[in-house]
Amino acid sequence: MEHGEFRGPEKRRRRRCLVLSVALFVALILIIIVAVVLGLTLRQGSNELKHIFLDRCQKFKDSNCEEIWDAFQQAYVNRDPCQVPMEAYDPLVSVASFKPSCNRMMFWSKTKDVVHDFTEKRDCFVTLEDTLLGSVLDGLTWCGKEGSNETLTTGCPGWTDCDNNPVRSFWNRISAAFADVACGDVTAMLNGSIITPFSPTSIFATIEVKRFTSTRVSNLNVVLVTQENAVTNCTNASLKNLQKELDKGIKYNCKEVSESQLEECSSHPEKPCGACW
Ligand code: N1C
Repeated sequence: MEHGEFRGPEKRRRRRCLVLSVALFVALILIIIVAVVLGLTLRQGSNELKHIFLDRCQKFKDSNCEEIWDAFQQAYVNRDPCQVPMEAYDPLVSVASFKPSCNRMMFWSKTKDVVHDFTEKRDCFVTLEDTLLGSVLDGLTWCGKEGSNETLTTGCPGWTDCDNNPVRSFWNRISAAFADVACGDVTAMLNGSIITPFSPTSIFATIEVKRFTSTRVSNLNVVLVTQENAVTNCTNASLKNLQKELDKGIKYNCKEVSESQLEECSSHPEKPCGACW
């Protein structure tokens, strides 16, 4: 009887102990699973970026995409993501240099969608996004962190968080390289629906226009894209600043072209290039 009284609570204690151990074990397994899944998804971020990069790169024949990827990565890995200056991409620009397409180069500011709608339908102009370096990272975000060789695609500083962020410095550097090879007649599509189509903080104003040199570039043709209620025309004050900024010897010309005129022209690809304005 005494024995029985002792065995009851002991049994219960042992059972409670067993349940607790099983619960702890299950919790541990769950934590491991969550950690592995999280690790894989985070790693997926960099793999995903590399995958898109190489996939887009391989569309350009005879390109050493792995070498270009390595040069790209070394610009920002193991660095504070707010301390990546545009010069960090110099080695990248050296391994994937730009070939000039004289008279066909198209620059733009605040007109990204209109420009690409147009250039996709008409094989007349070459934008930066049509080149290898411009296309492989268009629309993507990336950064690194100190003490790691990883590429992150989340938690990276935004465009305005700090000046020397990997994405902004990339566009600055490759826009500079693209403008450096500009030659002949150069076209720029600017936005006629805003008050300052030549925005002093844009890449077009701060980098590209400053790099056009009269030894290579003969004309800058501005296409000011307007909508029904145009707020701006070619007499706009910011466009006066653009003319002042231009290297002496480069001729300047501006035309107001409505968006519907551009659309109409894209639907007639048989018309000669340049006949749209
Ligand atoms: O600052 P922006 O325009 O004047 O830059 C546009 C100018 C173009 O002429 C291009 O050659 O600079 C080049 N360029 C790109 O090609 C490009 N593709 C994608 C600059 N920026 C580019 N992006 C993204 O668009 C970039 O991440 C940044 O956020 C915008 C800049 O666009 P904007 O202010 O309209």
